[in-house]
Amino acid sequence: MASQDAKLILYTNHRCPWAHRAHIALEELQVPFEEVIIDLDKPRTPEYLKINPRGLVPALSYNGNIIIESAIVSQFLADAYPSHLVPASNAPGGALRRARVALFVDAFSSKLTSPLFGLYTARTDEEKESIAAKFTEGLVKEVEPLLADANPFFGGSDKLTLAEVLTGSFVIRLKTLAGAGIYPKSISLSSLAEKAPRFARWVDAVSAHPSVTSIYDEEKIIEGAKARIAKLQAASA
Ligand SMILES: N[C@@H](CCC(=O)N[C@@H](CS)C(=O)NCC(=O)O)C(=O)O
Repeated sequence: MASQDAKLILYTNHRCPWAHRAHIALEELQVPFEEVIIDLDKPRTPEYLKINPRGLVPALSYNGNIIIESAIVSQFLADAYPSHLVPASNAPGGALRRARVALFVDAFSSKLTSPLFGLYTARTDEEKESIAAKFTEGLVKEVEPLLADANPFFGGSDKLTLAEVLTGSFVIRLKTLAGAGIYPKSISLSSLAEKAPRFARWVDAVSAHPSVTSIYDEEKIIEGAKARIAKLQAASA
């Protein structure tokens, strides 16, 4: 178990959904940490590249030990500070629960997050609709069934779990960008509620949770998404 006196520094940027994962974990665990904002609009400094040679956020310093990659950072925090987020692997039922969370995160990332990234570079309405259809198929076939017992959070939990730590930043962006009409109509919130009602209820609960909203700035995310789409479209024109 981690000491409450451990010194944590999170290298982050609030617009990054991967870094947002670490914020959700830290907020939920109520672990004090120092925050260093990395300017993603400028080349990384040699100092930061010594911390994370990949040049990405997030990175976590734990008593001077550097941990990179958001899923590894989040899992480390959940393991280092035992809590309701996930049971230890040697707790009764712990290994099975961890396997269930891992499958959910895998399904969410491969069937939902990956297609959504494709929307940023899609040029025609046909292309967008084909991505939206792939998203909806993955949602209905693979993700909706894994939320059968969500109450309101993963696996019947009334508190946030590691499943939401690893997906919540994408869930809240999905709600924002679908609501703002940046995503095609076929993945609008009302359409999702019809095709995948459990998912829609879960999205509402996750997006309203204070640990998920704590660093989230909806306006900036909409602005950023519009700017990124324009930039990617211009680059591929
Ligand atoms: N696989 C990495 C992805 C992190 C990532 O892509 N971070 C982006 C910001 S969202 C980044 O740092 N990009 C560097 C850049 O924009 O130059 C993780 O999960 O931590």
